[in-house]
Amino acid sequence: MEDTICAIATPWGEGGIGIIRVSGEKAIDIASGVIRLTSGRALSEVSSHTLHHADIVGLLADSSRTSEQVSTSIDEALAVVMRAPRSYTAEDVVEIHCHGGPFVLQSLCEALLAKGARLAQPGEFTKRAFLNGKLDLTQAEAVLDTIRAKTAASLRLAQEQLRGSLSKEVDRIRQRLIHLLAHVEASIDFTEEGITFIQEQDLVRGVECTIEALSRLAATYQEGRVLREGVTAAIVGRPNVGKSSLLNALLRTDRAIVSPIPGTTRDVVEETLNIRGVPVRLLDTAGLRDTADVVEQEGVRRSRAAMEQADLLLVLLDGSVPLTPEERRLVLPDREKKFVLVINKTDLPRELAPGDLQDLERAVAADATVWISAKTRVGLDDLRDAIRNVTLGLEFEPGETAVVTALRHRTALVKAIEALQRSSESIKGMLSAEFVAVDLRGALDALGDITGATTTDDVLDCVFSQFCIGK
Ligand SMILES: Nc1nc2c(ncn2[C@@H]2O[C@H](COP(=O)(O)OP(=O)(O)OP(=O)(O)O)[C@@H](O)[C@H]2O)c(=O)[nH]1
Ligand SMILES: [Mg+2]
Repeated sequence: MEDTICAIATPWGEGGIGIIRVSGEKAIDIASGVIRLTSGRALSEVSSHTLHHADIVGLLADSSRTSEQVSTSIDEALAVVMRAPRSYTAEDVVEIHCHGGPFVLQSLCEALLAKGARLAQPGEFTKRAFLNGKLDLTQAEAVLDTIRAKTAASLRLAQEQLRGSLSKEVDRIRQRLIHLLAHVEASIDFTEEGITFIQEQDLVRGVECTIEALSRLAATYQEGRVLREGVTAAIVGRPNVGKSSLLNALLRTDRAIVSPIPGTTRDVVEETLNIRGVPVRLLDTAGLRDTADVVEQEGVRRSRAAMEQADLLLVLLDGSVPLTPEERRLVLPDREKKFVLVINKTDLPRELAPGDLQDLERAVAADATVWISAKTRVGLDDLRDAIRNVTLGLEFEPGETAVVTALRHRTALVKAIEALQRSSESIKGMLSAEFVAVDLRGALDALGDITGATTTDDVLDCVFSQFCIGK
């Protein structure tokens, strides 16, 4: 925290503008060593949050003069000073906007290092913001979620969390627990006197209400995870039912090869798309069948692997032919996965027997059945609705309540719930107040982990190491 850190904040590669960030006690000092304001003023004198035209001066290794380094102008730039505590990190921050070339940015970065800055670690700017009390841990994580958001719904969730929706909910519950714990601890202090500070049934009710509130919050992870991380959906089925045609229709491009020859697709073809706000990683797979062709065998093996990793299976059938015996044992029911049965080729006369379809629906416990034509694109909206409803649930509307999007948060909630269940049993079992207090404290610590109120270094390292350098 004592060091002044710097890093390139924009992505690697060529761009119109590249930004370098410097943060720490000596930020203005160090930056002054490499930039000269065109106005002739000193960087330390300019008002906070104002932009100034400048020249970047530094040492460039000049190959024509062997290893000799010359002080030259590296680039033109705009510089802004943001004085503590009104900055992202709550420290003095200087941002230098120059041209977005890798060599320019690298040279500027090296010039800053030469003047005494240290290269920032991944997430270190945000970690400082957290340690300086600008953000709590859920908000720091929401910064990363904002950067990674792929759909409007996931961005909205990230922004809600950045504004503190989750921390507020967790804090509200924590306050309730602190209140209960205070009463329990008071009775420990006054056991000799035989004074009770809280009626047993009030304590039980308090603990149970808290368990309920935490369980409700933990349950939102189902949807939260889907919106934050997205789902993997594999299109599977017999050869020639139109899997690749469906992928192309959903993407509105000619991504995968389509042909009337069964066994066309061999490799898994993967694309990511936004389906009704859900980020979906869509996999087109080789048709499943027993085959003597070794290349196709490998394709089928890959299809099986894709099915394993998918959260959602779009089981595609050809509605213009009867169900084959092979198709009946194509996919195994799996309670971890969602199944949507998709009957394709509805533009052709229907030959698929309704009884056979019902058997299959029952066998895989299908979550939905949709009729489409990949060729005429009829029914694709129904399929998009089905994918959204099966993965998110019909009633889910992001933004109405706090939503848990990270496994870290859910794990902490479950830990808190378990501790509360133990304390509830201790109360009912008439164990002494110490036992009750230990588990109430355990629950409080678990909740403190979420917002960072009582977090260990391990948790912090784990959270901030996921960030990129410069954030
Ligand atoms: N009439 C009609 N034909 C379709 C439809 N969808 C696909 N087809 C045709 O069915 C044939 C097979 O389509 P593909 O998309 O290659 O089938 P696939 O399931 O990917 O086949 P494999 O890769 O071999 O497993 C092609 O001739 C498509 O034009 C549809 O909705 N209606
Ligand atoms: Mg195919």
